[in-house]
Amino acid sequence: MSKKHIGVLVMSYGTPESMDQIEAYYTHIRRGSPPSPEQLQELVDRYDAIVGGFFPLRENTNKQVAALEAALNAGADENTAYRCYQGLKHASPFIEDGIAQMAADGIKEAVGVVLAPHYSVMSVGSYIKRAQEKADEAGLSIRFVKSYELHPKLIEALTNRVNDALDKFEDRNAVRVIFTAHSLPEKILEMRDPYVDQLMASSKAVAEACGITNWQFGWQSAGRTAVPWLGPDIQDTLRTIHEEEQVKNVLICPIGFVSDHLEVLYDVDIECQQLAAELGMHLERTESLNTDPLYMETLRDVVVSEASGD
Ligand code: FEC
Repeated sequence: MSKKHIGVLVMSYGTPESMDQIEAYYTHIRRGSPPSPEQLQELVDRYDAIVGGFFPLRENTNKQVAALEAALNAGADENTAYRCYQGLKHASPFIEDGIAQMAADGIKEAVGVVLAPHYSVMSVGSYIKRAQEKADEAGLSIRFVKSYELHPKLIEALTNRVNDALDKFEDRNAVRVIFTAHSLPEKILEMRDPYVDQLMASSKAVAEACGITNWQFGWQSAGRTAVPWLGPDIQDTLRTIHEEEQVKNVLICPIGFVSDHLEVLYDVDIECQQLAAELGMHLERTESLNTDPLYMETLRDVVVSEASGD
C-alpha cells in the first residue's frame, strides 16, 4: 500500500538573509511602500546591533521546521508520511511559494500552522488568508491550526522557562514577571479579535503553573505608524513600576514569540536592558522556545489533530 503524503505548511514571519535585503523586506512589511532612508537606516542599525549581519530568525525557523517534520514522522503510522514546507510572511520562500511547491510535489492534502500560538486576524489570520487563496488556485485541500495558546505542552515549556529564569534572582518571590507580546493596532479591540484574551489566558496559565501572583502583562514592539497601538508599552511599564512601586527585579517573558529574533534580541535584550540599567533594575528574560522538544510536540499534536479532522 502506498503511503499517504500530508503536506504541512509551516508559516513564520520571515527575515532577510543579508543586510542588502533589508530594504526589500521592510518594503514588503509596509505593503509595497519603500521606507525613507532614515527609517531604513534605523532598521539596519537594529539588525546590526543584535548580531551584525546574521539573521537568527532564518536559522531558528529552519531548525523548527526540520524538528517538526522529524517529530511528525516519528509518531506517524506506517501508511502516513508528513512533509513540511516553509511559507514565510515577508521573505522568501513566501507563503504562496510553499503552497506552489506542495502542489508541484503532488501533495493533495495539507495542514497549515503558524509559528505563533495566538490568533489575531492581523497576524495568523493574514497568513491563513494568503495560504487559502493560493491553495484554492492550486487545487490543494488545506486545513489550518488557528491557535494553540493553551496546549498543555506549550504551557509546560513556558513554565519551565519562567522557573529557570526566576532561579537567576536571589529571591524569586521579589520578582515582577511581565509577559509580553507584539502590540497590534488598537482597532483589533473593536473587531472582537481573540488576540488579547488568548495572550492573557496563556500568561495566567503559566503564572498559575509557576505559583506566581506577582505578574502583569506588557506590550512590545509597536509599529511606527500614526494609528494607536495596544499599550502600555513595556518601556512605560518598566518606568511606572519603578516609580510607583519601587520594583527592583523584573523578569520579561515574551510569551507571544517562539524564537530568538529582532523583537526579542533588540527590543528586550538591548532596549529594555538599557532602560533597566538606567533605572537600577535587575532585568532578566526567559529563554526563547526555539526547538524546545515540548514546543515541537505541541506543534506535532496540533498538526496531527487538524490532519485527522478533530
Ligand atoms: O528577526 C526578524 O528579522 C523579524 C522579527 C519580527 C517578528 C515579528 C513578529 C510579529 N509582527 C507582528 C505585527 C507587526 C505589525 C507591523 C510590524 C512591523 C514590523 C517591522 C519589523 C518587524 N515587524 Fe512584526 N515582527 C518582526 C519584525 N509587525 C522589522 C517593521 C518595522 C517596525 O515597525 O519595527 C506593522 C506593519 C504592518 O502593519 O504590517 C502589525 C506580529 C508578530 C507576532 C506574530 C508573528 O510572528 O507573525 C503580530 C518575529
